[in-house]
Amino acid sequence: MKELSPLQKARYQYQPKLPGMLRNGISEICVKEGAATQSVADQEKIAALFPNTYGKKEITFEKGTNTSVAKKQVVGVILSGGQAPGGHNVVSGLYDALKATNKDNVLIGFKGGPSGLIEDKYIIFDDEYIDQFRNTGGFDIIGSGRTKLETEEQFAIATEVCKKHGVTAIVIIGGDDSNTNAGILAEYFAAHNTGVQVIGCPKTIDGDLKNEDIECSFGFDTATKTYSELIGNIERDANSAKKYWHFIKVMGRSASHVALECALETQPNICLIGEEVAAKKMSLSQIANQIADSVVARSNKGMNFGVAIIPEGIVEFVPEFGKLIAEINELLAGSKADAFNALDSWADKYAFIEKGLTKESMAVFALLPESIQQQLFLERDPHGNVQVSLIESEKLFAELVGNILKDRKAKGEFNGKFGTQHHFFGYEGRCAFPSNFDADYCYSLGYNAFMLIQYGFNGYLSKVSNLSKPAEQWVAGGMPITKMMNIERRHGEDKPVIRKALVELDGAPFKYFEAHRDEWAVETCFTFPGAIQYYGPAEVCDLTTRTLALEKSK
Ligand code: FBP
Repeated sequence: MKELSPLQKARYQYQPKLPGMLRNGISEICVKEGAATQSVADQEKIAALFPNTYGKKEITFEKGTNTSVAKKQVVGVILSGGQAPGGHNVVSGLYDALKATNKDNVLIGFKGGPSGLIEDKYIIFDDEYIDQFRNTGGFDIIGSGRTKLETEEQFAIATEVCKKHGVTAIVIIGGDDSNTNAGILAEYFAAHNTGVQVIGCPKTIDGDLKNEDIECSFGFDTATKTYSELIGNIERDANSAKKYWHFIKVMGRSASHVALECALETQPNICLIGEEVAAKKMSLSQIANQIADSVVARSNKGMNFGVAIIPEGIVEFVPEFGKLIAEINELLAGSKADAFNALDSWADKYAFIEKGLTKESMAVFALLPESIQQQLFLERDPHGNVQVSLIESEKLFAELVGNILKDRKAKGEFNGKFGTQHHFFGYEGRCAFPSNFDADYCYSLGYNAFMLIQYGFNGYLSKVSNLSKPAEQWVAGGMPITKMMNIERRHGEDKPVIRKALVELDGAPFKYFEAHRDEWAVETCFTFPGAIQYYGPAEVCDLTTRTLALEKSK
């Protein structure tokens, strides 16, 4: 028999908090229409691409008589992309609202991500199955995947699968790409009069699906709290042993929201922010020298230890590194990769590289430790590109700093010690038990998604806002997906996409960090957030992220 941990049993009993306006029972939820919307940019082009779903009104729910049309709903749900804590609660909130409306309504889970819909792999949820996943982390309730639903053929197959099951609506739980595709699918379903609605839910630990409407994506809260606990523990260890500099890479793909939030929570000596590196066009050597300055300053005060947080996507933001990657992609394009791979020794390969790169890029390449140089030639993505997220940038910067310190030592500018440890925190945070915030937020997103379906909306993102306040004051509603779109160049073509949110250098979270980092770089100002608390006083258990608190304190 499957053993349950005590926390798992306790979390099954947790009743997530809904926004006040959704608490009065299904019969007392009505729609309040807001203004018609426009896309964030490229309005004419987006309007032309989405004739059926563009320009719809923003809506909020409020207390009042439910006027939605009574019809049996068969809803399909899909989890898309990387795991994020709280996904199970989106599904259970959706299920509870659907069953509370009509016990004959059906919730179908398409398995293994978007491919489950086109391969018709599914399960039908019942109470017993759902109850095993309430308030737990992970996406194992139905699994997830990264297949993109974007072609007309896929949409035609999806239409057939929906017809077969009598599906009236699909809920897609995903990041910016998955919700872009949810918007395109919604338009297709409307244009082909299928009668199937599509609703998106904003997910990703990366925190880069946010805008003036979506205050944060779910999972960011729990993942950053998990990483911050671990970073705080490492800080305490560093401050106890006083012998290591810890270089910690954190997930988050391109944007540095995760790194910044962890820095605000733990006050490390160094935190790199990719967006700042790009804005200031910093070189690898400038970044490494900045870290080395902190090492020396601390060493002069007798502290030969420290903590540096490195965002996963940092190297993409270093202009000279970006150029190097582009040249390597070109160097190995098509059959040229075979010629390279046929070479036996690293020395032969190095000579091949030296011949193929420009002088400037070769100078950057030569600066890299050999292990990183080799990583650049090992892992390719399906499009034949270097996967920058697999580059061990925590080791790269530790080594670059070490080399600078050797030089400074030779010149008599440094006489301390520099011992390093490396860590990568990513998968550790993606399936943690959702914090109370994520448990409540996700349940509300799912519950709200069903209300959008019940009221006949199509091409909307489930929206719950006012999140820095207690859940009672949260505002539930929906936002047309097209409102968040603009046109971007993807794979050589102009495409409508939801705009990705990078760290804003004039935003309150970065400004706070900037105002304090010089002190943190030299002094020991570590803070120890500890483990996520699920039971106890609200000021400990229901805290939102520092990012959200600072953004909302404007
Ligand atoms: P999503 O954008 O799909 O939410 O995934 C985010 C993420 O966790 C990134 O932080 C990370 O770079 C990536 O997934 C890892 O992907 P994989 O699970 O395929 O290794």
